[in-house]
Amino acid sequence: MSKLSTTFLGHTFANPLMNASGVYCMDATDLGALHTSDSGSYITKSCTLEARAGNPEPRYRATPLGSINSMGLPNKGYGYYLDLARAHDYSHKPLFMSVAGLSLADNLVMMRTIRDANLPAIVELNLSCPNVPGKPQIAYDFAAMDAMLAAVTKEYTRPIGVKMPPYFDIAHFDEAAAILNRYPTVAFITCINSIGNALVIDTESESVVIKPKDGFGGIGGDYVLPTALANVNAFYRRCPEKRVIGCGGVKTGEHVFQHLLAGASLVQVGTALQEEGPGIFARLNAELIALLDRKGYKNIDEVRGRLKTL
Ligand code: RRO
Repeated sequence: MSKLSTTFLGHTFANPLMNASGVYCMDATDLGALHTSDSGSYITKSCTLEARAGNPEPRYRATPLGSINSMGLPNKGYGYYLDLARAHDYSHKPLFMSVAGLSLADNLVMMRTIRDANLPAIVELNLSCPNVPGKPQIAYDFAAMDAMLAAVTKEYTRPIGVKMPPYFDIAHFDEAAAILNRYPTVAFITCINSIGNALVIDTESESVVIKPKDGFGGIGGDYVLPTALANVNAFYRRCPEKRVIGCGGVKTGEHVFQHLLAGASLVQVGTALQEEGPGIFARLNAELIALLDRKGYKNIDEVRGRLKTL
């Protein structure tokens, strides 16, 4: 076992790193690049019942401090990713599937089919897509989130995870965590999706920088690291029976270490992977090992949740 290896839901991971769903995971070519990269695992693009073209372009833009996107859930339909999951070599690395149905009924159809395929793939249910016009984020509507989890966990009794949006108020952390804690098979919580409905403005052109939704979109990268760390730690503290996957603002080994300290078991990379490409995983692993060595940690499990308060 190397310094970075860890176990999660009964699977062994060579290291805690993976892509954030949405980045490098739309098709077999993208996913093949993640397969051969130094990530410990990877996840497919959030999928719907039918394939979707997504929102009009330009729909992603990098900025000096991160990125803004309003992709609009472009994906090849869940059957495509299920076929890839059937063909996946699970001895090489674990695979996650992200599911983001446009309705409860759609999620139930997809979850039943995934259940019946009986694969080792781990499902992350996306409750936080900010970019489908006319579809509010489920996890910002606590009654809808509760109903979704009640129905999905009744049909799909294996462990699943949920991809959560950022929350910004202690009362919301409390309420969201209380709902998640009602569902024992919700085994992990991925924090955070992009901070939704932000607006990036280009001064020279006096214009928005992406086309959909009059320029409004979800932001990631440097903008979101402290919000991501807060959400990881908030759910780590409130959901002791569950694992947390950290996502948001990771572009160095030090950022990975901070997510682990906050309570993450695995760490996803979004904007920085989009900008640097899958070679980023080798760099992040090397930087994390150097930091663990300097601080005298023998493995990453020793770091998890060790955040000190004053
Ligand atoms: O496809 C998207 O626009 C998208 C999704 Br589903 C999501 O969950 N988060 C995001 O930033 N973009």
